[in-house]
Amino acid sequence: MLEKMRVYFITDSRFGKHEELAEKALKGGVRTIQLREKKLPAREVYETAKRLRKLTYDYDALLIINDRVDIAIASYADGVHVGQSDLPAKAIRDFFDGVVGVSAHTVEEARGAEKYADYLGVGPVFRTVTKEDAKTPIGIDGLQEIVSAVRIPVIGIGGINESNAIDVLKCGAAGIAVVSAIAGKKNVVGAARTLVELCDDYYM
Ligand code: TZP
Ligand code: MG
Repeated sequence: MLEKMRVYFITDSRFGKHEELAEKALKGGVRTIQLREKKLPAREVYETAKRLRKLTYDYDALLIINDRVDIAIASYADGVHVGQSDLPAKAIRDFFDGVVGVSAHTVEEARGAEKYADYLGVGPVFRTVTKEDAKTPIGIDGLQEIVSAVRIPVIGIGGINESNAIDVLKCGAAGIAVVSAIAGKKNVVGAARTLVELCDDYYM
C-alpha cells in the first residue's frame, strides 16, 4: 500500500473534472487518488467516486475519499481521509475495514491520531493557495518533528512540487500529497510522471 502512496494525487474540481485529472495522473504513474469534493451534493460525489473506482481499478491504484466514510463504503473505495473536525479515526475503525488517513498539523494531533490511523497527512508543509483555510506552514522542520514523533507513515502535503519533494522525503515522509503540482500544470500527465520518477528514484 505504502509504495502506492509515494505520490498521492488529490483531485480538485477548480482545476478540471475529477475523472479527467485522475486519469491523467494515473497515466503519469500515480497510484493513489484522493477524491476531494467539498461543494457537490453527496449523490454527485458518490457518482464521481464510482467512476473513479473503475478507473483506479484499471490502473491498480488506490482510491481514497476525503471526509465521507459513507461514500467510501458505498463506492468500494480503499479508504477514507479525515480531518480533525471529521469523524474520529477510532469511531471509523469500528465499522470500516478500509484504510483510514488523518490530517495532522501538530505533534499533538499526530500522536492523537496515530493509534487508529493507517497514515497521517501532515501539513501544510509549505505555503499553498489551494486550500482556502490552510493553516500556517509547518516547514521542513515541523514535518521532521512530526515524522520523528509517530510510528505510522506520514505523507507530506501543502505546496509540494518537483523542486521541494525530495526535501520532504528526506524527512522520512512516506510520500507527497499534491494538488496543484499535478492538476495545475498544462501537461498533467507529464507533471505526474516527473514527480513519480523523482520519488521512485529517491527510494531506489
Ligand atoms: N490540505 C493541506 S494543504 C492542502 C490540503 C488539501 C492543499 C494542497 O494543495 P497543493 O496545491 O498541493 O499545495
Ligand atoms: Mg475533512
